[in-house]
Amino acid sequence: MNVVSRGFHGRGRDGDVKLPPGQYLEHGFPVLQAGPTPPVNTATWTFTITTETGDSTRWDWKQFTALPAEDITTDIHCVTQWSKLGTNWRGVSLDTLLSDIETNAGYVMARSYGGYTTNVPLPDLRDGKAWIAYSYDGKPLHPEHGGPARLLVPHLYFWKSAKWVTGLDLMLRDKRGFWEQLGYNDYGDPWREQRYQGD
Ligand SMILES: Nc1nc2c(c(=O)[nH]1)N[C@H]1C(S)=C(S)[C@@H](COP(=O)(O)O)O[C@H]1N2
Ligand SMILES: [Mo]
Repeated sequence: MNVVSRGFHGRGRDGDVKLPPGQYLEHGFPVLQAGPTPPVNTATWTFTITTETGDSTRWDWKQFTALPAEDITTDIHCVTQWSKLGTNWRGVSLDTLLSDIETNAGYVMARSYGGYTTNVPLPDLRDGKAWIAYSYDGKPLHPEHGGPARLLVPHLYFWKSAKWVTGLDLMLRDKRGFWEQLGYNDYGDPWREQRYQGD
């Protein structure tokens, strides 16, 4: 399945680029992260979804990469004001990963190798809006960009797309992740310019 959002929200009628407010067009692929790139080995990698009742579902690399995957072409928007259009990814839809999981949770804390966390409402991970991506431009996702696998939630500012993701904790009540505790927005919609708490 191909999910194509470039040209849908990203461009104006006459073909000019329409970016979210306050963003500029970036043609490179900047690396942004709060600390060093953690060593993550696919031999020991696991991805775990834990519900609010403590039930957990875990995949190792072999199981994870055997799941149905999708190609995604999408624009991405970093809160430091760069946007990159038409990026190409391959990954497993959160719809696939969540399909057999029973939950009443409304929120998710994504957890990464290295300790990074970020909070996202659960509905924002459903209905074809989010993936665990493991490939970029047809190649395995580079460690600097979150490889072996990262969360990809392109309709929110890119800090929500946790690199080196290892788990999602489903929560009944919202909690703040790493950047959110430091003043960044709990939701982070680039089109509404929700950069900081209170925006
Ligand atoms: N684990 C982890 N994920 C992270 C970050 C981080 O510091 N650690 N930074 C976030 C921020 S602020 C951005 S803009 C993107 C940058 O992704 P990139 O380095 O692939 O461009 O990753 C997000 N995911
Ligand atoms: Mo960012």
